[in-house]
Amino acid sequence: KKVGFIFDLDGVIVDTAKYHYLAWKKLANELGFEFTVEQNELFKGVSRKRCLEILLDIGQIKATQEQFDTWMVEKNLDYLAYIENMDSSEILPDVPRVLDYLKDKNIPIALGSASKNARPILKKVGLLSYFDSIVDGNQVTKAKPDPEVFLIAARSLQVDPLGCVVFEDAVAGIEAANRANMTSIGIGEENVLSEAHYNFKDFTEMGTDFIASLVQKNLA
Ligand code: G16
Ligand code: MG
Repeated sequence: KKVGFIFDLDGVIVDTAKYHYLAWKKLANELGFEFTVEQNELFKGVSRKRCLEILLDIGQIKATQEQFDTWMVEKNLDYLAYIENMDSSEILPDVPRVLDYLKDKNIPIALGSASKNARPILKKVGLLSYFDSIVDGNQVTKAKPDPEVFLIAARSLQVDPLGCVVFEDAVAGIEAANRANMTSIGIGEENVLSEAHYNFKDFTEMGTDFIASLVQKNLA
């Protein structure tokens, strides 16, 4: 197989970035400081552990190992409460159209996410069956911008990295895709994701002809 598509989860398939933000903001506020939407940009695609390190830097808080572990658990419990009632209505616009197109053409699809909660989220929104392979925070040791997550995803699809197309909403994720020698597609603000090979505000802006051209190009 020469071509494969890899989807990030948070911010590409579903808008869980807002729930991550709310959970981190709650922790910051409890620790006595503010955490802004702008600062949250740095958290996208970044592992939970790394996020907490950055958060504590922002708040200039020195934590013991025990406190650190407690706050990791607390943040995740709050996040899990937010995502508990997620359903298919939270799938971002036109994601199913793109997935259906690829499935119809028998093109392998993988998830490449930093999240340890990826599988239950896909299940809740009813998209699990589209994915030939799921690579998430449970398999990956080096967080984005390291290319590891996407390289593992390519291998699991048995597709050469050069033939892989990655959809990403995070700066760290675009860098990871580029370092993996894949075609990177930024989903979101073009000025934020300026390193991406192609940019779209969301999937509604992405025509089927464009996806077909990516398939053709990567088969060549
Ligand atoms: C996501 C989010 C990050 C989050 C990370 C870990 O990555 O973008 O903000 O910190 O997963 O998530 P969890 O705490 O659920 O393990 P991605 O790669 O899906 O965008
Ligand atoms: Mg993301």
